[in-house]
Amino acid sequence: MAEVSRVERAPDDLFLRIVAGDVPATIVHSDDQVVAFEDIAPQAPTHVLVVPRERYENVAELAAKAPQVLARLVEVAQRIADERCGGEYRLVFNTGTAVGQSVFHVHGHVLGGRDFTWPPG
Ligand code: DGP
Repeated sequence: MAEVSRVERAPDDLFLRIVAGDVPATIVHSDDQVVAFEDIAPQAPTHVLVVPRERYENVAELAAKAPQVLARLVEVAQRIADERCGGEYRLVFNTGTAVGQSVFHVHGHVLGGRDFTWPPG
């Protein structure tokens, strides 16, 4: 069942198209493992998405298959937050439609620059 759903979701991977330059985005970081770009619908003064160049559906799959890429993703998230919001930020990996995942290519949301509430909605 999970494999069927993954195949259905994979063919039109929006973030692979952004990584390839086929869909325009405001790129703020790019290296051999990850790319970071501004979210199209920012929820905070800083709202950047950090994504692996290769497709993994969610953060657990990334951790299992390419932990060094996850480490790079977190390092880049920290660097962006250091530069933009004094190192205080929220790093969010939505996993599953019930909690709001809409793009099934793992991405860390780097959110900062305002006060946040807890628990999240
Ligand atoms: P999530 O809901 O966790 O899967 O986050 C997906 C995010 O992707 C959401 O915050 C909006 C963003 N997004 C969707 N389409 C585009 C796009 O075409 N360009 C950019 N830059 N961001 C997008």
